[in-house]
Amino acid sequence: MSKKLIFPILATILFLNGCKPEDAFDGPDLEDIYGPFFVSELLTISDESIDLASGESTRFNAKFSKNLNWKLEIIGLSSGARHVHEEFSSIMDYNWNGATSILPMFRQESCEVRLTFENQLDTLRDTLAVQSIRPLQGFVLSDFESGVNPDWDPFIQSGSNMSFTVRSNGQAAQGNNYYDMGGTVTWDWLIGLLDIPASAYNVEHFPLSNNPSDVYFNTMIYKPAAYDNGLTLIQFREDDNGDGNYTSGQEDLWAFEISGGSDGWSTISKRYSDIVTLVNGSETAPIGNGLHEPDKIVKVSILFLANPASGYSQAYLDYITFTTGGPLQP
Ligand SMILES: [Ca+2]
Ligand SMILES: [Ca+2]
Ligand SMILES: [Ca+2]
Repeated sequence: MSKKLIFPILATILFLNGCKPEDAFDGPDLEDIYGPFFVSELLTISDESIDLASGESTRFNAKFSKNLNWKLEIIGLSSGARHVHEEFSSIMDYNWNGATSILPMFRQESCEVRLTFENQLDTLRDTLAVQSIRPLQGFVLSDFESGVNPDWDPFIQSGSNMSFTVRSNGQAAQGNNYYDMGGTVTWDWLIGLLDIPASAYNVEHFPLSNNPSDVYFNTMIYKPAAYDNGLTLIQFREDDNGDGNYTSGQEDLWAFEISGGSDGWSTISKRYSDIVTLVNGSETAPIGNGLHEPDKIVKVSILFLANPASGYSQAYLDYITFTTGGPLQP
């Protein structure tokens, strides 16, 4: 139906309802919503071979005959990484910097590009190549790409089926490698832990902002579908008095727990000012000066725990990093 026909009818209806007829012209162009759909300018991709490591991004452009809901998906063909962008518009002008909506992150791989439209059968397809992975963000404790830092201090119980090790079997959240924590320990909640001292990076304190609202601790963690009993405890020890050491029972020990959640990889980000003191999983009064001082952290510890009666448990870690100004953007 043409605009010429629609507007007199609408004006009459609005008049009968007591509305001002000019209200009919405030909304979107009716032809824009109810007109026929067609792609008036085909999908173009400004750079079909992107080097994310050097900060490249790529721009997607297309035009449609009317405003509608459309969905752009970029899917890593070997990793399964997905980036999803949805919008209501008639003009696509979208820049992608390699960010991931659904882990794992994009690897060096070919990607399918898929553009779909709500209530329309049309699907536009293209491909692009990711030549290198995104630059690392923040102060990275590890992405496990070069193994475990030799100056970390792991402790692993002598239980059964213990697997505190780096793996490279196509299941990493980032890059090629991740850390697999698993095992059965029948006499203790603790299955194993990683102590990560600042000295492993040749510094006395982690080089972080002194503003705890600005600092985020991030890690990617994987929960296997088969095991729901794992509990990951992350601890931060502060050298409140600046003597270079953490004194147990006198200085701040902040912590948070990760348990449950959905199966597969997820990114956990915690603002440092929101982290509390825990004793047996319950929040308690701070031990030290009670100030969150990220610039005084001397050690980060990652403990993997499970109820000893609950049998085997497992979780994976990847991309452990402190970011400033906001959480990690995978
Ligand atoms: Ca990795
Ligand atoms: Ca101290
Ligand atoms: Ca403190």
